[in-house]
Amino acid sequence: ILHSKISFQTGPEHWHQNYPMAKGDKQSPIEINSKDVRHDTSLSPWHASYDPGAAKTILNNGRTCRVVFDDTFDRSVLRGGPLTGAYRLRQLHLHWGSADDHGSEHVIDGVKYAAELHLVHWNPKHGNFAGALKQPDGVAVVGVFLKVGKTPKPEMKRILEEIDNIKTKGKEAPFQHFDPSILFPKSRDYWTYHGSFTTPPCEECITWILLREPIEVSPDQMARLRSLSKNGENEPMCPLVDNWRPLQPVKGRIVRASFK
Ligand code: BO1
Ligand code: ZN
Repeated sequence: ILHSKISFQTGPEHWHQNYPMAKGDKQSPIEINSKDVRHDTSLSPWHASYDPGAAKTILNNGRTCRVVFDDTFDRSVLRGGPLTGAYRLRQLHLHWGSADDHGSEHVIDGVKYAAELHLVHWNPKHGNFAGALKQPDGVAVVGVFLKVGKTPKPEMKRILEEIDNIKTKGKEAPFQHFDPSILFPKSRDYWTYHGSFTTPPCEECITWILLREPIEVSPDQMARLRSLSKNGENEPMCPLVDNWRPLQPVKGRIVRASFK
């Protein structure tokens, strides 16, 4: 019994056995410590120019809830900030916890947020997403922290309303006419550093752009996120919660801030 348990362990601490990059020098997420951050006056503002018509579907893949966008041409793009050129929006997804005091992947001065939204973009100069993953400047992810509060963002409604239609693993529903820039907080202030995907194979190809100001969601909205399941439709119930990777070593990387 013990043996079968060990041989099926697949948690984040075991990823490196199949994906050696998971022990690389530029892994994500990391903790951001204000005292170690370098304010960089040369960092320009970032701009998202998203086409609502690029939104396609929403799905539960058993690990997260993801919205997929058409990325066959420069339709929805992210520019500026630490980036050179335009990066195409491919998908957004979330990481969350089983309770409000944890769930985000990045941690800010010891603070874990209830959830973290990731908007994943790739650099079209590398041809396709698969090609971009192999390049240090291949991918840019904007991270938005979610906290439970009294002034919830009504904009999160669209995604959370759809959750009842994708309860179990493998479920997918149409998700059209959606501009994800409505989810951004007021402030454009950000931290940036070079890191990796937070799921295997953990390629080190990501310019992370983490927004300083969190957005607020209601307790009811968080409950909806936690009502998703890891299991397929006719399988035993397994709640989809705590889909965040633990903190990784910073290994001398410098986090830059666009603000003081
Ligand atoms: S994240 O933003 O670092 N949490 C992240 C994690 C995984 C993906 C995107 C963003 N996507 C996955 C795709 C796979 C692909 C893999 C590459 O990235 O779903 O199809 O092979 O590591
Ligand atoms: Zn993510």
